[in-house]
Amino acid sequence: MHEYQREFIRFALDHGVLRFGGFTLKSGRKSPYFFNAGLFNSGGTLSRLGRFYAQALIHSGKQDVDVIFGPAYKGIPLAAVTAVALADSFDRDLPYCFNRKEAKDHGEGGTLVGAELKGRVLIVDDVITAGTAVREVMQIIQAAGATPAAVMIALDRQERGQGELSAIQEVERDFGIPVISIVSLNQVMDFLQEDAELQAHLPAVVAYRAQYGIQ
Ligand code: OMP
Repeated sequence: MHEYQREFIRFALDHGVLRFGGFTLKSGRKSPYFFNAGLFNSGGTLSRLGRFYAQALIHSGKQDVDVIFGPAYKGIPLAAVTAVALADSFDRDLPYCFNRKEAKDHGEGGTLVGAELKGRVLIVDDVITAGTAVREVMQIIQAAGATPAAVMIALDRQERGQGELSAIQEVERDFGIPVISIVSLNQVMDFLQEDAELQAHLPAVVAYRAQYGIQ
């Protein structure tokens, strides 16, 4: 685990973004942990979050993209802060856009806002569990005639998608693009293991992974 990843997990814990307990997921799975990126809810935390996304992207070496896309709703500020951090910290000024969930029939109209959605697209979102949300985003990009180039998320929950592969492996296979995460569940588990106070959460996470995780 890289130092920025350890810092990111600590950051998420400190702001209640990463929590332990009982949660029902979008997929219906009952999870002992949840990552709520919406709790990065101040200027300072968003600024720091953007730097983590930007750092993970640069570290992956997959920054050869033409535009950053934030899927409504939660992806919108995430894509925005990533774009800001790439410009401020890495001297990379990329166009950015997002979608509306409801089409607008006046003013500029349509469902896309911001820069033109064209060329190689970096999708920035929060979490992938079963992969449903990210597949909807692929349809928007393909409908615009653009090309998905990579997906960036904060947490890879490393759960099975429709088959035996992880949801992320399925996305990588089906769309031929990399999925970059700031951290994965494995790293969260390593972090729990190393922390005397947090270790108590580990057994529930291990049991959950045995049920829904990849081999
Ligand atoms: P999938 O569509 O199953 O991949 O679920 C991804 C979406 O679930 C994310 O975009 C979130 O809206 C939500 N989610 C979280 O935000 N954090 C989690 O830890 C788990 C989920 C989830 O419901 O699976």
